[in-house]
Amino acid sequence: MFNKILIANRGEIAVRIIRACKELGIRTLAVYSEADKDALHTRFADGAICIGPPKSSESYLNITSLISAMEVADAEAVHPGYGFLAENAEFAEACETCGIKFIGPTSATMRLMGNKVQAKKTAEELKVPVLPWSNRALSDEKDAIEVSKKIGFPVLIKAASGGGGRGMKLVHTQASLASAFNMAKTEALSAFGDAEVFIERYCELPRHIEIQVVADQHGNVVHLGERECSIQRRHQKILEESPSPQVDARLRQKMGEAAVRLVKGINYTNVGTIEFLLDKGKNFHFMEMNTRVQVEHPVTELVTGVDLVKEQIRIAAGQRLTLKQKNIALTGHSIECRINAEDPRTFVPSPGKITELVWPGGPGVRIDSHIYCGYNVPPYYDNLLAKLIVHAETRAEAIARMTRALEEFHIGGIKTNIPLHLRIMKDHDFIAGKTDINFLSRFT
Ligand code: MV4
Repeated sequence: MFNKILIANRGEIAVRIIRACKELGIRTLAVYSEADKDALHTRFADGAICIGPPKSSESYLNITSLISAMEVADAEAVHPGYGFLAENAEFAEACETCGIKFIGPTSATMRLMGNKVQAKKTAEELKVPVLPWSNRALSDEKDAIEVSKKIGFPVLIKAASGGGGRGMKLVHTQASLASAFNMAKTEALSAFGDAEVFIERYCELPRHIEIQVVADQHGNVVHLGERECSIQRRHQKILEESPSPQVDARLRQKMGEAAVRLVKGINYTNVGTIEFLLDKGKNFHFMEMNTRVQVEHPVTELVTGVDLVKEQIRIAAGQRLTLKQKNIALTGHSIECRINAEDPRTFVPSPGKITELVWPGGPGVRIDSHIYCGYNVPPYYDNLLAKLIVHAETRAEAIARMTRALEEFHIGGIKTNIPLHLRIMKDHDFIAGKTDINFLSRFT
């Protein structure tokens, strides 16, 4: 096992990773920007190094600073958390070159899944269902028109280096295809430094369902069921749950088997997530793979009893999975609400000083957070304040538990989206489990 891990992140996930390390008896090294010198992760860690000014590009994304911090402090491994450098193949490669263990897959696997054309091609070869698509990157307008005619309108143009919904263009008719294609290419080049785009059949009002996988370095792979993540706004999830009220045991097994096939087929190691769209006919289609621990990982932890961050660390250290697929069961129901510093109606960020803080608690309530009374929420990073996660026997009980926990929760001095979550808990479609990706648009 490792002696010391550097946590290349901030906020709640840095705290979450430090907690796992402490329980495993591993020393921790935090890094922080000048805006984060009073952040909780710097206090919880055994040591902390300032790696630059507030701007992420000069601190949390600064590969050179991070590598030197690890060398100076003698850290053997780095946990990237989510966001920042978590899916940056260059960083993983720099770690490989320097003999530092990156807690995640190899840089080669990250590169493969980071390119959405390669990822889809690989999924298709491994018999993981995908929506009809161009089967390759598109060369020119003519090519785009030919391919779209075969697929049938409406189609989506997506960037090969995109992902997470960034850089997509919906095209309803052949007449608007050429201009959309050129715009998509220009935008992809400026956003991702890569103009490659591909075309896919558009799936109307799908649900976003993702399968959690865990894979060690010895070829053992299991899935831990699904998370329902349809409640999002502009590709930012705000509430997730497990199991999905839309998925029965049979569908879960089919999606789980497809996810495991993909993971085995690419020799993936680490925890990971296979994202699917579930259409109205309950057919699932592979979208992309996330090669990191995700924000919403706690709902899976609560229904399976597996500590995903500890699993990541053990896998990176070369240990064998002790989990067996036949022993994995989803028990009860879990819901996570992302508590953001923002206006609950306009979604405008609301950084500033937290002047009062009352945490919810009691049976079945978990909080993953980095805030405290007197903490100043900096304006430079994401506005996630806390994840409030509940576990109960049934979905109805989980909703009741979440409602009372949200009512107990009080954060003074800044605006939060707690009122929005309370409205969702009372919504008839939510209570009925009828949530597609348009659900939240009714709340603005
Ligand atoms: C789609 C789609 C409809 N049809 N692909 C957005 C995130 C990225 N992983 C894939 N995304 C979508 N791809 C086809 N062929 C609709 C979305 C989409 C979406 C997906 C999941 C969750 C929220 C979403 C919001 C808007 C669009």
